[in-house]
Amino acid sequence: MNHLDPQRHVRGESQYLDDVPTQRGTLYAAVFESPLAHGKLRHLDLSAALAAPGVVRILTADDIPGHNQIGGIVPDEPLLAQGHVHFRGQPVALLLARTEQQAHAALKLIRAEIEPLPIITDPRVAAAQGELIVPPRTFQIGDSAAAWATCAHVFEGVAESGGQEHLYIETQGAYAFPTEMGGVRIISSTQGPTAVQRHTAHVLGLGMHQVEVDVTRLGGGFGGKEDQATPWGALAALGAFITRQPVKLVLDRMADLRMTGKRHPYSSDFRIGLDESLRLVAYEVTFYQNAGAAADLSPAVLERTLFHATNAYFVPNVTATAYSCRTNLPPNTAFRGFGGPQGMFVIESAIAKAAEELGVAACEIQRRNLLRENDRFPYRQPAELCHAEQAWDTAAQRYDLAGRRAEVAQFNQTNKLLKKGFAAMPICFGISFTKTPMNQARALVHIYSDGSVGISTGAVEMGQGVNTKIAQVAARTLGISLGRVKVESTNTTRVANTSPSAASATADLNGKATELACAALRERLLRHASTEYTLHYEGLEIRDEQVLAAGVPAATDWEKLVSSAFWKRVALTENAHYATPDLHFDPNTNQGYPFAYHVYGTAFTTVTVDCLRGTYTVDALRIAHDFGQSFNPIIDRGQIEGGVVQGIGWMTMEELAYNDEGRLLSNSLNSYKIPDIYAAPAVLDVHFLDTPGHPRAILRSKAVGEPPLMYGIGTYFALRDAVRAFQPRTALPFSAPMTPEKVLMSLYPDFSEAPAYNLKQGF
Ligand code: LUZ
Ligand code: MOS
Repeated sequence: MNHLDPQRHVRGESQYLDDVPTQRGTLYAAVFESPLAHGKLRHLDLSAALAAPGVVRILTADDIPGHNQIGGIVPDEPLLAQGHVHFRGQPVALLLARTEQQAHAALKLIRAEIEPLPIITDPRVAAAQGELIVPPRTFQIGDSAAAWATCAHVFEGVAESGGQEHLYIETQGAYAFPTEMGGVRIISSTQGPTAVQRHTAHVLGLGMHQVEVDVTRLGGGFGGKEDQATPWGALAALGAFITRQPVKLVLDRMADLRMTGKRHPYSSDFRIGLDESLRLVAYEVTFYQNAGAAADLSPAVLERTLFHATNAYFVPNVTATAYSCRTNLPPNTAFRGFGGPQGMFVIESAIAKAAEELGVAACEIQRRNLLRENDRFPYRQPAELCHAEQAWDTAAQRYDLAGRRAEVAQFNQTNKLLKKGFAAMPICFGISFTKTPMNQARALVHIYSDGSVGISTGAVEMGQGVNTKIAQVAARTLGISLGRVKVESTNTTRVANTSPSAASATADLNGKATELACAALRERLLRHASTEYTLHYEGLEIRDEQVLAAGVPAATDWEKLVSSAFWKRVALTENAHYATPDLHFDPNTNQGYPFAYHVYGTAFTTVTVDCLRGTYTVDALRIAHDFGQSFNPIIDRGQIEGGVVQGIGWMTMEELAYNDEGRLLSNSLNSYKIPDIYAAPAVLDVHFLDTPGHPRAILRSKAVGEPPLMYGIGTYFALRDAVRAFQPRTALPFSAPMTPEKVLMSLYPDFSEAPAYNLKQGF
């Protein structure tokens, strides 16, 4: 079974936002952004811009008819700046012109008078000044303070992980149309159509029923369009609502890079304690999350960092505290893994530190401490159907762990300027929105009288293949071919109150709703068949005289069944609701059962570092992954490949740079590097573990979107291993990304040690 979309994508037939045919009278919007990261907005001079050719209107906060507020978790984010600006790139005014070129030309004529205020870009500085988005959170189990005395070894340190640009190929944008009776219809490139609908209604002072949002597909999201597609949808809608003309707003790449939030950088302190047999006894960690200037999804991301603070390990005594720190950067947001990778990087750093100090291999500590059945996470949920050890042991056997390690050691003995490094990276990722009420979905299924089927759900297709999976679920449940099934656009008038397509849970939630709806239809058709006719359907024989008498041409038994049901006035539409059972979590005690299940796996990474240049290659990632019972191994493998490469990018080359004024220096693809095919591992083996899946996973096929990104973390530690093979004295901080520059400098702590090249003798 293939992914249904790629053939259309490569032929250029797939319709994205910018491919929607333009309606006559469309105005083009451009956003005037704050040129300062923090200040008092004294005056906005719009006169020159208003006089520029083609300019129709310029809208500011004063033009907003409803509430100037788009904050989700915390109401702290105006749609357009009012009184103050809090980050560079913050939307201040919306300029509407007859052409896109005119809009962008006129934008340069707007003058903002801003009284500068102090700028904070460092999360620890923000925390020291009490600049917190929400009160700190602590997850605790056992008694770590008392446990230190019982530890044979205790190590502590600092770990830093950088942000990450989503770099969806399709930039943010929306196209809004005024509708009858004062409403708006928005075509939006969003993972969260309901979020766009709800916030736009709030901004315009309308009911949600007056705002329709439609999404055909996205050219990538990765979390960047979970919350942050909303401002562009709401701004385009504001323009359309006020002018009563269609308004199109699409960010160009550099504006998107400047104005939108990214993965949260974290700065963390850790302390880890082990007993004589290398069992983890205690772990204390404090996370400082760089949230940017507004809450956005930061509190939820912070929480998931705490959920995944112990990765795939059992630790009996844990105290994990997290601060969400307000800085004058664009609000950081969801990004594949949603804070989980940041948490995992720190405990992997702690284990690496312990291993280096004790002179043992990190994988000895890792293997000894993997979760076992019914071990409790610090939030008290037990690890059920736990495959952490199975994943590791299968990988170890299949990929010859001992042999790989020996190979690396052997290579390093015989090579001076090339060094290999090795790291294992087990993962454990919880599947569900951590906010329990979000774990619900609906599906609307029509069987048309010719036997074809149309399905609407809340799932947004962003390249991950969810539409293919939903079509498969429907075809299987109804017992028909895929060719009869169409998955419709995601539209708030067909399926309401949707959760965003996020948290790896979209196929589970919307797939389960689709399964329920199709099962109800199947039940109804079977009942109809057994009472009215004998059919060749599910082993029954058809008597189709009455169908033929109804004058409906029917080629197959399915078509006969459907048309006969229609003529007998059987309902051929079903709407189903699914809510993940058994979930609960108390955010006051930080205890409960927040996840439907966990996904496990282990990756072995080998790298080679050129110790003259600091450059490196990722030789191989060999993975044993728990897919459950995959019903689309091609899509699932694709998610692993993409996730792994994205994780490698985060850990190695993607380096965001803001200066002290809060200006993004890595503001184009010249200065911000993302992995290409050369950065991908030369060998990428993916072994499908033989596990039963989970009944709360769709058709027992486990969620696959986010977990593989975290395999990329192994690349950081493999590089560290190679650097230490060359330079045991290196004072290498736990600081990602491990760029070639950082590798080079850590190879030569004292630059004069760089080897001189002798033409005759070599090195
Ligand atoms: N989004 C969200 C997410 O709102 N809640 C979550 O728990 C989550 N987890 C992963 C990715 N997006
Ligand atoms: Mo997400 S990080 O939008 O699942």
